[in-house]
Amino acid sequence: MSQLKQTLAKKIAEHSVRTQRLLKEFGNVVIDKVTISQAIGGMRDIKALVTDISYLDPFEGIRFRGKTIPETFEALPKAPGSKYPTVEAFWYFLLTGDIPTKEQVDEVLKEWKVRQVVPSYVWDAIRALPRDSHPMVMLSTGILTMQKDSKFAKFYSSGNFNKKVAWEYVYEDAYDLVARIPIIAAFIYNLKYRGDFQVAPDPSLDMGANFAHMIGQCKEYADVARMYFILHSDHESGNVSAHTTHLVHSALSDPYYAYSAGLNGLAGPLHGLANQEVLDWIIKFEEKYLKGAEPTKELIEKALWDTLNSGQVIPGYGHAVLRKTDPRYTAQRNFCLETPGLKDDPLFKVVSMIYEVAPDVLMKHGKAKNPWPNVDAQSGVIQWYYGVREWDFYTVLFGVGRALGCMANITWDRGLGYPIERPKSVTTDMLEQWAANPPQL
Ligand code: HAX
Repeated sequence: MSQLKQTLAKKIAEHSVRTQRLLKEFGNVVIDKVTISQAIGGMRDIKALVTDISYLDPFEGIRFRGKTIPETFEALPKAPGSKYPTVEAFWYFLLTGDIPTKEQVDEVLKEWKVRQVVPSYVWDAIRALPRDSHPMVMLSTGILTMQKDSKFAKFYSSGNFNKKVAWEYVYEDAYDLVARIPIIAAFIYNLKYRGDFQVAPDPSLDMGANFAHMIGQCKEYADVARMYFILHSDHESGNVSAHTTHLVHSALSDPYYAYSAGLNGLAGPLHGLANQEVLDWIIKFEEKYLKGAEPTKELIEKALWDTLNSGQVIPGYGHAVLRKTDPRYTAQRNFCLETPGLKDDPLFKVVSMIYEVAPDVLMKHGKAKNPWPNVDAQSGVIQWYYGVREWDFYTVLFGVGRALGCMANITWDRGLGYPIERPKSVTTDMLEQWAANPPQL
């Protein structure tokens, strides 16, 4: 058994004791109350999910396994010649909460290569789709196609299903899925935008460098990929993609079913698709308002108001939990500022100018609870700079990263034996009765 799996087995066994004790001895302790506006309004802020993989503080932003983004980047072993960690090291960290040693990372790097081999029927399935399908449809289909070989599904139907070891089969699928998804994403990119010019993975490279290699990118892009996939990996459990994955898997649907569903949620414009919407907004702004002229704050302000007055949202701004600038935005902005060429890029200048103008506009507009930028406001400009300019692909990149968090989470869901998710609904009549006569809690 690999060191990663052994460590995970030990940690799951230790952690289960805590979960079981909470359930048995403190199951009736009330941690939250639910209001009518929460019940109607998308369950904001209701504390009813448990994960130890990441935690999102409204003002501080995300912590992965207790570490902020800079602390995470600092603590993990780096890719050769890079100041960024390998995605493989981060995978070990997300799963176990431990900073892996070099030896442990090397083992993951090796195992990853074995697991990243994508069955050829995935290519057939993706090729069979209309070529103008959205790349997220291709990614979701590619993932779903692998369901037929799910080790968890086989174990479930084997007649020997055993809840205590079920997590090991989820772990197997989850690990296969995270290793294969970048290869599938690169295939889709090459199929759609590079005339089906397919590039085989290079077994000497880590995941980020390999992704750069497969989509025909320069060596520097390896760091973009590493940073991007790590930043997008997890945002605690309540966001649409993570929650969908958790929900679907809670019915003991295997990781392929679960993550394909999660990707379909990620493809919504209020969630992961916002990164493509940001680029779309900027390009239309340049065409309609600039027509070759230099951007100004006045023109940006006008375009933002026009967007709001037409009933649309400002993509890349606002958040259901965050109440300050997303540190994932800041990490990417710092990357731009530290990268010669990128910090003077015209598109980066527009993105920075929007950052100066949009929060005030949103505050004056008076609706959004959070006028600050989220991760999606900044991510496209980096891709654009490096030549990944097909912005309908940006959510696929998000989906590759998000797989890490979703797969780590459902491995732990099974390890801790979380049950099928099934919240209770009520009727409008009932809400009206409670409104007239609030129940005593
Ligand atoms: N532009 C215009 N209006 C906005 C807004 C924005 N960026 N953000 C919120 N609002 C509006 C909402 O549409 C809502 O309007 P109504 O009362 O008319 O329905 C009102 O402000 C209150 O919304 P909220 O409570 O502040 O925000 P929600 O929790 O309802 O929604 C969203 C959070 C992220 C969906 C929202 O801020 C939004 O639509 N942002 C733009 C899209 C975007 O960037 N999405 C990506 C978010 C991060 C992410 O998941 N990445 O994947």
